[in-house]
Amino acid sequence: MNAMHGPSRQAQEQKRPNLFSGIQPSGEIHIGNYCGAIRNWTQLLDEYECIFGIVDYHAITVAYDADTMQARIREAAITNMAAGLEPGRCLLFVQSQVPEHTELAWILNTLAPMGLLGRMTQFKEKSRRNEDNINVGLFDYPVLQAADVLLYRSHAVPVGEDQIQHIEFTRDLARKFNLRFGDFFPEPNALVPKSGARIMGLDGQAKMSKSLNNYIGLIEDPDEIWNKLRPSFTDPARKRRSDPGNPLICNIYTLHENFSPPDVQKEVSQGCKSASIGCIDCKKMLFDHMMKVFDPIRERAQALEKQSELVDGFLEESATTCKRLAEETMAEVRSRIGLR
Ligand code: AQP
Repeated sequence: MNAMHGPSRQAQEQKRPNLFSGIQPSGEIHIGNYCGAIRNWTQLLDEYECIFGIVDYHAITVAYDADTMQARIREAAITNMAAGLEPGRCLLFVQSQVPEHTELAWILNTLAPMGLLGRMTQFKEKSRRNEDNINVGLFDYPVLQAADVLLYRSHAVPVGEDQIQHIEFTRDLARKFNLRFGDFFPEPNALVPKSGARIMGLDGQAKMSKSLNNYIGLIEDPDEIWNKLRPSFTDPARKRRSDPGNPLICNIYTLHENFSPPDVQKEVSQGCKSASIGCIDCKKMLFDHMMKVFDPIRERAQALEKQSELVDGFLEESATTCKRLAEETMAEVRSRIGLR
């Protein structure tokens, strides 16, 4: 398109709205993170200016091992790059490299109602799981998350279902700031995938989580994956192979919906309802289709392990760009709130 007929390609690209999302280096990245977030991220790279954070400040709000933190950050970077967050198409940085995140969080704290924070589902769940360490950081987690998003004046935040409440809270804070100090922050929208927004753990008891022993790692060894998948929870009505089941309440069927083609989904749904296939048959089919997705990701991750310059360079360049954007936002925020 030439300048006479509309904006140049470069100008159009500059106009793409910003998008932010983050992942905690709190353990092995799992297929719940992939279905709820990472896969969606890779599909949005052309539509938005995408900024992804490895949010280490968030990961220290629960008990963690300081000695292995850097290794987990690196693994998170490699896994995300292997899944499709390529240099040149997005930014991928480590949150603590841009301390403006915590500065904005402090300012937003002054607008955040304590009552609302105390009612956040994630805070209540994590408090239950960390009874001996219910710290202020855990309580304040959604404010830091709001700062992550607003620092880049993001319009969109692709997340899994568990994070919708936090994005609503981010919108509230943006609105409050704008009302008090003049329009500045966009009210960001949560982009939640139609399928895979809440993957349950293999025990069927809770959301699949890095910190619970209920997950399949995205770049885990295939034998390990099968060892976990084989005994995993299915429709409890299927006590024997001859018992018909209900795919709609079976976690394995949800995974088929995320990894298997439509004809296979139909085949397992009918086979389950009529008891013409057993749960192990169904899991074997799922395993084969999951491997079609995971094999190339795992292979790319193995290659990236040996390319530390590429990984470090991407993280460093991304952090430099994010720092520049963050400084611009903070200069404006400080001025609006009456600070220098
Ligand atoms: N089970 C899930 N199904 C779908 N989406 C999920 N996400 C997490 N679990 C599921 C999405 O993954 C993104 C990154 O999550 P996170 O690392 O910020 O933290 P989390 O939601 O607290 O994830 P975990 O795995 O449960 O970590 P821990 O155990 O450390 O708390 C988010 O977009 C999230 O919605």
